[in-house]
Amino acid sequence: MSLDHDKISKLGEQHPPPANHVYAYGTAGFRSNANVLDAVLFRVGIIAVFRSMKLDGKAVGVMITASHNPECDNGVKLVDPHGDMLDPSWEAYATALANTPLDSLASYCSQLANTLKIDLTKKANIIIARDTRPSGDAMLSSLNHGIESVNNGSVSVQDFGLATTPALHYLVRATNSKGTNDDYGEPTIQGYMDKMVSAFNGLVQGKPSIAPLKVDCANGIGAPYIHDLSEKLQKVNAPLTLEPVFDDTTPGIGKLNNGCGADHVKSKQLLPVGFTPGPNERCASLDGDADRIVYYYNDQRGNFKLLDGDKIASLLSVFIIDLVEKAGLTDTANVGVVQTAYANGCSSKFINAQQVPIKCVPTGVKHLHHAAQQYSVGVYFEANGHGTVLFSDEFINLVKSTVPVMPAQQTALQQLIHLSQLANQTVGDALSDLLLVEAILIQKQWGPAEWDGLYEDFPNRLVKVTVPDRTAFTTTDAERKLVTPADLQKEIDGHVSKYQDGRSFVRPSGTEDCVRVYAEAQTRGQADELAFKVAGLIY
Ligand code: NG1
Ligand code: ZN
Repeated sequence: MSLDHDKISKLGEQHPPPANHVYAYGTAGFRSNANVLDAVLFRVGIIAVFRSMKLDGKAVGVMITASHNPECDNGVKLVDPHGDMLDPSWEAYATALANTPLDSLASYCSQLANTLKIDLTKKANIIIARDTRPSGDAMLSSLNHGIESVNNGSVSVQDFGLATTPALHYLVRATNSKGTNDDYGEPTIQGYMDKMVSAFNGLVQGKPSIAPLKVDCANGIGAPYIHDLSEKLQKVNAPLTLEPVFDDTTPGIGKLNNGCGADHVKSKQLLPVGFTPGPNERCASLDGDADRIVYYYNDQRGNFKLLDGDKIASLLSVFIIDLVEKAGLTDTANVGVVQTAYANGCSSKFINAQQVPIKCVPTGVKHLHHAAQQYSVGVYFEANGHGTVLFSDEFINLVKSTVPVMPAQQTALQQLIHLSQLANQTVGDALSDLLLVEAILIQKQWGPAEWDGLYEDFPNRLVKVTVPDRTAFTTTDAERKLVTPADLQKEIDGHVSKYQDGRSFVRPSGTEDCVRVYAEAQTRGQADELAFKVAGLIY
């Protein structure tokens, strides 16, 4: 069977690429201003069909989102059958297809199918979802055209409409695992919510409730999900109430990620605009597609305090280490934490002091996810709030086969099973992370200040510097040291050596056209000064 070149060309012509635009499938798929993405969506439709055919018709996911970016942006990324990111070897094919001129599109599709040895008679299953961006509808229709252009009559598409990114990852894995030994749950949004609520309930049943959690959903898709989750928690009398910060269940134009959301709170180290919580009131912000979460509160004196991905990882690892010990599995299981260079130095010191090993990997969820899979229980978090906890199959089997000798051990074993069902095993998930954190706070009967008291962050500063060519910046040592431009690292080291507990590094962004400078030091003034001195070295 061969491809219908006429059909590809005819449909492709309706989605011409803009002149002189070069696309790259990066850590977050394709992402840019929505008005240059039409052709990309069409071509991603083709790649998605090829990927599914190559994998014998297993469902692959397509998520249309630009996450925390401004509302005018959009993006698209592919999800592999197990619910993880697209296999890196296919990123290059996606990039090449996106950059193919219109007149050679059809022939390039055939060439690609040949190179990849795709049997074009196979079935393909595509699962689609999108965030609330106004450009989402047009993106979806270009994507569907792309899918249609290579449809051999055996391509099926399931469109879940507006959904969070982690829900799409869940749906892909649940669809492919249905009826197997590895069944991940009911492949519906309700199935995803019910699974989380039931695991959460297992962890907190019978515990006294804690104060309500205020949730800012960045005026995005997280809002209806939080609303739903809140109702489900009420129905089962869970000791937790969720209260929206904004009336944001209906998306309004221009509101998404605007002065609110996880990225605003983390990078500006500020509250969402227009929101003033009372002293010690626990708050959380999600990003636009609900795969990131950060917590925060105003202390008694009104000082803003951030509880970011590092604080979440620390809370989780303390709790998990304790459970593993109570379950009597300390000698047979290894618990580890995976961070990036952006992790606050104090969090790494704290986690190490709990005898938990830390691995530092380059930025990008796929690196963290992969490294966390090497542990029995791997906690991974980016400082910006993207992360989850992975449980190995061996560990789960060990927990299930351990015969408890004391009630406390039995409880710990059960709780480990609930935790593994609550933590999203495919990707960082704001909703699942929220419930993980809340379950621990409920168990410990902690407010935000007690959690914050685990350790105090070093003040830090993140600065963006625009450069003519960010590819001139290459790094080593999990991005903590520059290799090129030559000698720049020496100059950075020179500045860093003048600050007590100073740390600074420079790396090219994988998602924006800039390089990022990170600095931390003992005081806010010193962290700012170091960041700006290092930024001043960049040309
Ligand atoms: P880049 O642009 O490569 O720094 C940003 C975030 C990452 C990750 C990706 C994917 C920072 C400093 N960087 O990457 O952590 O979330 O976006 O969205 O927050
Ligand atoms: Zn996101």
